Amino acid sequence: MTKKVPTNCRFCGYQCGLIAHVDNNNVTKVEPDPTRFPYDTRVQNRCPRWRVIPQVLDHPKRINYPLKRKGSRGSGQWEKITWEQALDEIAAKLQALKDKYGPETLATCIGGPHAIYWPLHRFMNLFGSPNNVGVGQICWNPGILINTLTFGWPVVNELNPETTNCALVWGTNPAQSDNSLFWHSLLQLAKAGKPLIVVDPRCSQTARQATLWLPVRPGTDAFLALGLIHVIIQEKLYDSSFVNRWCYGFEQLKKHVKPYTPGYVAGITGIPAEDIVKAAQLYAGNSPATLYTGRGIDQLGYNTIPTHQAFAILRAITGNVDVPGASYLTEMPDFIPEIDLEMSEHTVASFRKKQLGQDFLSLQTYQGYAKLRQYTMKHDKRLPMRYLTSAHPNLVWKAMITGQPYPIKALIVMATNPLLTQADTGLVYQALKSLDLLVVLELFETPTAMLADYILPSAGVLERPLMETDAGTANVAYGGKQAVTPYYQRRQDYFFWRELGLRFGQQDYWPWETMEEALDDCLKPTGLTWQEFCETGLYYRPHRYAKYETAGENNRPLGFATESGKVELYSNLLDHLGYPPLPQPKQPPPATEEFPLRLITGARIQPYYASSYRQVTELRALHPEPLAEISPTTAQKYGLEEGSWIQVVTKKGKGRFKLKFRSMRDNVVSIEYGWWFPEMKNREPELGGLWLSNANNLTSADFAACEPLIGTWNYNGIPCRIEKAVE
Ligand SMILES: Nc1nc2c(c(=O)[nH]1)N[C@H]1C(S)=C(S)[C@@H](COP(=O)(O)OP(=O)(O)OC[C@H]3O[C@@H](n4cnc5c(=O)[nH]c(N)nc54)[C@H](O)[C@@H]3O)O[C@H]1N2
Ligand SMILES: Nc1nc2c(c(=O)[nH]1)N[C@H]1C(S)=C(S)[C@@H](COP(=O)(O)OP(=O)(O)OC[C@H]3O[C@@H](n4cnc5c(=O)[nH]c(N)nc54)[C@H](O)[C@@H]3O)O[C@H]1N2
Ligand code: SF4
Ligand SMILES: [Mo]
Repeated sequence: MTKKVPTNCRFCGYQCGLIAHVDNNNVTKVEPDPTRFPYDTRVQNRCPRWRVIPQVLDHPKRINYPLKRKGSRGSGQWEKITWEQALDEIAAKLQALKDKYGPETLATCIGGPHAIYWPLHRFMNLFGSPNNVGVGQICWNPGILINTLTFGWPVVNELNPETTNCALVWGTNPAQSDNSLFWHSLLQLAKAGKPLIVVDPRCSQTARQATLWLPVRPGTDAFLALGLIHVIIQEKLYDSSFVNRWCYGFEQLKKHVKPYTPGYVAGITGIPAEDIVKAAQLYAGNSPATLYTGRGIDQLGYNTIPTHQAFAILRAITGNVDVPGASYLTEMPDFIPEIDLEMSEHTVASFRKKQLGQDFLSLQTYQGYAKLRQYTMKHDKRLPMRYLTSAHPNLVWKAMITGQPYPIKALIVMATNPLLTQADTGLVYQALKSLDLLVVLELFETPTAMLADYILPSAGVLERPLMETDAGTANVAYGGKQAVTPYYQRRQDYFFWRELGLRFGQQDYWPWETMEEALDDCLKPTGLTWQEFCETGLYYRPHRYAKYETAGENNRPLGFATESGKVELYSNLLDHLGYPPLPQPKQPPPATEEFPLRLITGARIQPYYASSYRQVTELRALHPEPLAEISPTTAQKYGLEEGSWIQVVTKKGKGRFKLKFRSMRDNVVSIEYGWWFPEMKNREPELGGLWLSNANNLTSADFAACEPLIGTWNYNGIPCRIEKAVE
């Protein structure tokens, strides 16, 4: 008999509510669930992915059993083994490596928000290694950290077509990047005739809706933002009462932005001076105004930080902080916060001094986090440590290859495909080939998994419980239960970490046999059980605004969670760390004869998520080939025709892409990322077509060139050239 089970999609962070039709533990059909968060027809109607869930659940290329490598690494020969054997062997190998080299010889690698990550961090903290690698340096951390420096705690920028009077959308394209609700609200805002300003070198779908599109020269955004601040101060468009009462360092700021006149900024950014003035007037003159930013900014290397500093200042001086329709400061969760689940503060962290790069990076390190606690996060606030202290990938890959400053010999990869999504594929490849032990927890045999010693079959969509908590930055949780017991021998990632933990004497710290038991405990402070939570799939409290005005100690206003209690336009902590306390961008290097163009990698596209879903026939048919975009004028200059194959070359490497014209800044090239070809051979040398059209063959995260606070590298604004591809 068919049961209808309420559950959730997890093909992106929304986790839309679904009803699964389940027959004898088989999902035969899924449909949107109109009763549970975050059901919204506007989201699911646009989304091509949830419809293919039954196909993905039993896709012929899914990993269904633990696999152990036979033959040489990358030879594509596997032996099916039991979980018991896999776990025992992995634990024994890890123990031997730990005895020989110390616990820091184990690294882990994670990616975007695909799974619940705290069990991995709990294991690593108890095992004693600081070497978890992720993508935080170029996704999220810059914004989280700079807003925390400025306001004491992260800010969420909101758009409500009723209350928001202007949107400044900067380096993000919600039309493609799964942000359907936000996109829909933007369309409503534009339709209502309210100003929408979009800053993007490409005339994206979002830019097409704009009142004013600013096709900035890649990587010069901080100059543009400083130009806006200059105009806002010069023309006295700022919110003087908020500035006087709540901002620290306005006089220094005023002096600092003097040189950033529209004329000067126009010369660097390529945006006409009159448009700079117009953007400043629109943004400052239409409060509440939201300033919404994305990966276009987080991936600019050195200039990412001053750009975020300038954004925080823009929000503050226009009074758009903790105001409905503009932004709100998030609050600590009522449930057990991630920082306690991951156990970062409970362990004897002798391993912290083993952190690679701590002498050079001043914020994204353990001592950086300690400073952040000292200067910000007042009022009992605590951000998770896991991604704010994660290791710098470039140093970890190099330690694998060279054994310096100490050998990293083992890597466990969970829910990421670093050969496609980490910078410098050649380096990552060499690193993976140097390991004694590579374990990959996966749904599919990705190029990364092809190089593993063990591939472990993970439970995926509809096979595991979900509880998303905005990475521990907010008082919100959403998710739901699994629809089916995992097919075949697949297991939840939680099972792996707990079983491995038990084999290392961690039993006292894994009291919950299942993730559901753990989530039940986690929710206890809210008074909800896991079962009750699953009925609505949501725990949240309505947003409160102007919280800094509420009564704190001695009935005085609470203020901001910074040391000064104010919004720090001039950052005392950055000053203390020896970093410019006000935004000080650098001009990108000039074009050269060898590399006359600028490359953007990774602008999001439907129906894919990073390197995922290329093997799903229905989705592949929607977008079969990797594309590169340039303006028709740039194409003409190089005698290139739309639809032809071109080769894009950087100092680091090259890749083949099919040419598509787009209205965009001249002399800029944009290539898609995540491209491999699951239909090709799953072994060396092809590795699923890894070397053909993979954007990260062209990128680098060389530590010496990364910015010095967080370690951000460039995925955008990279010097490049294009040529006709030889057939
Ligand atoms: N050049 C360039 N590189 C980039 C970016 C860019 O813009 N340009 N963007 C960066 C950003 S912001 C991000 S977040 C990353 C994203 O990069 P990744 O996080 O590596 O994303 P995917 O390539 O989708 O890989 C996710 C893998 O996890 C598997 N998976 C899904 N769910 C589960 C699960 O529950 N358990 C397990 N064990 N596996 C699961 C999927 O099968 C898939 O192979 O890429 C980064 N890399
Ligand atoms: N379909 C789909 N959705 C996704 C993902 C996916 O892989 N596929 N990935 C998810 C992940 S991990 C993330 S982090 C989010 C990212 O979501 P977004 O931040 O919306 O990312 P993009 O859509 O790549 O938009 C970035 C925009 O920045 C522009 N840009 C590039 N360089 C510059 C620059 O120098 N200055 C400015 N101002 N703009 C620049 C690009 O042209 C692009 O339009 O999306 C998530 N959603
Ligand atoms: S992939 Fe689509 S259906 Fe699934 S959670 Fe994301 S928006 Fe919702
Ligand atoms: Mo991301």
